[in-house]
Amino acid sequence: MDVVSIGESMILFTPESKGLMRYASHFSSKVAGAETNTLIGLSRLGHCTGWISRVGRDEFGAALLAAVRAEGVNIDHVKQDSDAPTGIYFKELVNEDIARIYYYRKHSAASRISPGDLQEDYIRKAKYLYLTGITPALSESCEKTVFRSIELAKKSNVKIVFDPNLRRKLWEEEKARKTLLTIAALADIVLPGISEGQFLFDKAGYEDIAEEFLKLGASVVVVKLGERGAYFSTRHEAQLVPGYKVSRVVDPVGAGDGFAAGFLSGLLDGAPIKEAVLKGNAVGAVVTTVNGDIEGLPDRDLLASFIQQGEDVSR
Ligand code: KDG
Repeated sequence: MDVVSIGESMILFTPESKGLMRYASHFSSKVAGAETNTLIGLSRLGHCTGWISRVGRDEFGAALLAAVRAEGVNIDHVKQDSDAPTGIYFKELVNEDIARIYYYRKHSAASRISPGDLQEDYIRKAKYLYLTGITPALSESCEKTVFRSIELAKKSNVKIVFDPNLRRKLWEEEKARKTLLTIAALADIVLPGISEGQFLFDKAGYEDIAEEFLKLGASVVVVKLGERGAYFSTRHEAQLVPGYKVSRVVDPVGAGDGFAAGFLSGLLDGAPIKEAVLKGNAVGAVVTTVNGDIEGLPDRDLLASFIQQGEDVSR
């Protein structure tokens, strides 16, 4: 196993036309969830991935299991919970610039993930444990599970990669800041967005933010800067790696998860950090050109064409 992750996936409903959702009459349904977005991205790039979670024993749960399995992600450690439903969420694309998210996930099956769902052996065999700040926000038992998984990973020298993925709708600010900083301090690699770094440290610049994460204990920090690219910093080197331009952003949600997939894929291939960051930037950019959180994740061929030729790879 290259990467294992723990987190909630949901069925995502999106109105088929732009505008306020109150006027929508037709919705498409898709699969989403930060952790599986990244695992699916990695799987499309040829890596072995595993997902630890719970879904409801219901139709949406069945749809999630089928979709994630079909993408090549191992789901042996996903439980079907008869006592709680699969979470869902809605994505309203108000116009070209505004995307809004509405969750219906309180008391969902995944919010009942607990430390007993973890098997040491499954984590021990992975090269990376990938965590996001969404899972500890879901419930106390989810938070405990995240910390237990960190203990297990550390015991076996499995590297911990952490994307703070701040979701303000899920928790109260002070609790979020405290928990995300505690996890960041235990992680080997941290992948914050610039606004998450600003939230956590009350500093504006990406260099200062990266420095703060290094001080906490991470050995690699990559601050994502949207279309400007990403800034990475280690104890030995630091650099701003420019992003890829796309002519039209169709849906920005999921770009950070795509970045994580591309970046980790680079590391798994043995690339130097700068190249891994470039790969992350490229995957993140491709993701924004397609509607849906996973639909735009490229395979190796598509990614290579995007990098060589730019966005228009169909000619
Ligand atoms: O990063 C995209 C995710 O935010 C989306 O897929 C849904 O997991 C999700 C969440 O909790 O917001």
